[in-house]
Amino acid sequence: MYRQMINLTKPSILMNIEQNQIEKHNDSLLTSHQRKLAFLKEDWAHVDLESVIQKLVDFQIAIPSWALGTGGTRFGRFAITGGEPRTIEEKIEDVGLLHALNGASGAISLHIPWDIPQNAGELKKLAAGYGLKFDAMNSNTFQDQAGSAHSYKFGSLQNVNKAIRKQAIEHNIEVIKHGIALGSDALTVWLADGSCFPGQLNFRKAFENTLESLQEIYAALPEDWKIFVEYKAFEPNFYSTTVGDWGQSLLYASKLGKKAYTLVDLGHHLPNANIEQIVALLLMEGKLGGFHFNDSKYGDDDLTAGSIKPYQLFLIFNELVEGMDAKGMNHAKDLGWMIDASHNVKDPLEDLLQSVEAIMIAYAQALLVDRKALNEAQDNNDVAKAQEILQNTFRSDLRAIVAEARLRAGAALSPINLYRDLAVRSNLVNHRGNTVATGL
Ligand code: RM4
Ligand code: MN
Ligand code: MN
Repeated sequence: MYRQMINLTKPSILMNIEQNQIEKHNDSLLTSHQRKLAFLKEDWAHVDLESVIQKLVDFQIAIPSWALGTGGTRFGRFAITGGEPRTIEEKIEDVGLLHALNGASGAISLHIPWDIPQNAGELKKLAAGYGLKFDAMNSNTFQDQAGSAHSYKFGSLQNVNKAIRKQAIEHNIEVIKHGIALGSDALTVWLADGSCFPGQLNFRKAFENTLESLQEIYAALPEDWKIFVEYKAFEPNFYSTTVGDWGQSLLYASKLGKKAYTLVDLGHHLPNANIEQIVALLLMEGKLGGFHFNDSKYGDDDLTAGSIKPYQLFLIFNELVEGMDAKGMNHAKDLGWMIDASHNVKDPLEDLLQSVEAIMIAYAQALLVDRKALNEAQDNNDVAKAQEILQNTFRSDLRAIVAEARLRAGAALSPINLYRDLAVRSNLVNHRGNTVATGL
């Protein structure tokens, strides 16, 4: 993928990572990497490690265009890094840098209207130059846009006012059109719709309005597109949310039809929800469409994937792998994989590298679970054995396998160290200045 990048005509490139820089870095780490890998190969001699490595090479996680700048909270935003991308072109460049480093970030997900593509053809070329595709498109009816006729203060697709619903529907159809031009094939709809106080909303009417609006959007989807209905328990509404949990999302998706699916964002549940069980059942119903990875301690914290609850991330992947295999699904292609995080104290690019690494490790662990033995333990009600089996892989250090997949993809053995050694951020600051990205 990377090789392709240097042969293509240069975009308005600010900063590039050359193949020889990656090779030099890999050479310096090769002996120690090979020692660790040989050890793992011996340990896992009874499994087909080659096919595990190939699955890791194939697995790509889309980067959201809104995660490339420093995040903030409602109390403020500290632009600590500078060099943030100002345009879609620069956002593509940033994702291109990530992909060159880790070989696993081969797609970008755009949020409209934070990123309105002016010239889709040129953008497609630019992205292809970095080996990137356009992942699911995201609509935004949770903020009022300059110049729009109506406000979403009391909701968008659920609104009691038909003209407001219509404006929100048309926006979503606009987003689909942008996506078609870019070669995307999915629309993610996350609604902030809901209510803040008891009595504010008639729940049934809000659901019916939302469903009717979604049906109009669904009708505008091309044949080969999917629509992902994302749910979230609360925030910005604090009494009710109109797509508040997986049950409600599944209800909409089932009523809409075969192109509609539920999207699970890890941060969108009430505390202690059993997300792995939700995932298993959605897969069983053929209604799991996509994923937004992040981690959280309290709510929709949008922290780095795997930074708080790595065991939960592994258990989720364990169900994903089990459920996808049961249905003969292609791990890399049949679900939409994306990070949805933001960060106010880290360099966003370093944070994204850490998230991708955590996801790959959890995926590798899930691939190595001894499924046959686990089934047997379950059938025998051998609870202790089942736990032993899961924790055996979770507690194995599989980082060398993930690194080997990166090596084979032409990427770096240690992406974050190479990012620092090449002083990527200060180069970006030099080129772009003390810029701040668009987004939340
Ligand atoms: C929401 C949700 C959506 C994301 C916005 C920015 O909480 O996670 O997926 O597009 O935030
Ligand atoms: Mn999300
Ligand atoms: Mn969220």
